Amino acid sequence: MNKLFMNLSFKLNESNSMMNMNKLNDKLMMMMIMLLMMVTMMIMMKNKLLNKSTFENQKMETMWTTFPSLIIILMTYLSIPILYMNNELKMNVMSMKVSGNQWFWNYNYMNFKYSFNSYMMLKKKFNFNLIETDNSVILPLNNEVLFILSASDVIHSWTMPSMNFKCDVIPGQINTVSIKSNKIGISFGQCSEVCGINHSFMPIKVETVTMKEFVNWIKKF
Ligand SMILES: [Cu+2]
Repeated sequence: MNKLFMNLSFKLNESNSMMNMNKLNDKLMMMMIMLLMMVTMMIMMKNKLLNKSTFENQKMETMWTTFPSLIIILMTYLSIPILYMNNELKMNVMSMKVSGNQWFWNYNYMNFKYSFNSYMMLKKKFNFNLIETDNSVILPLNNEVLFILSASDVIHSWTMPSMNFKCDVIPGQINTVSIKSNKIGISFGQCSEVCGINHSFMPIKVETVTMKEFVNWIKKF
């Protein structure tokens, strides 16, 4: 697809939640384009001043009340299930504690008693500039993981745009989000709450691997 149009749209989805959001966006955009075309056509039509001296038009008023409300009901029907689907914690295979620090992330795979820090990696030979980390989060493909987020100093925000994930990381408070990654590969995100001088140097890198590879990786620790 043309690069221009890629910039106008969302990122490619890398989680089920983002896939639903993209689908919803497509449907709503289609509806809006059709409405725009319809309204433009109505404006372009010649006004023959048929109702110039009438004070009410019951039929027309009923139409312009019911038609928009039907559209709104359709939009609600499409969006409400997705809203609640994102908040549900259903079948988590494991939980992971994410801790925001000035200025790095700490990840704790609680079920496996394994934790590590994740710092930004400086530019060497072939790194993505300012978003590459030394240790990255590894997630199993197509398995729900419960993220438990908290901070140890100031408010940070753990963000993964391609997974429809943005959660503030607040000291003294625990937030939970569950995520189901559905594409093998690497995704990048950044801290999204201004947290101090090195706010822009605490990126997030997530690698999605198959369950078998994940088990082989976690076995080592
Ligand atoms: Cu931060």
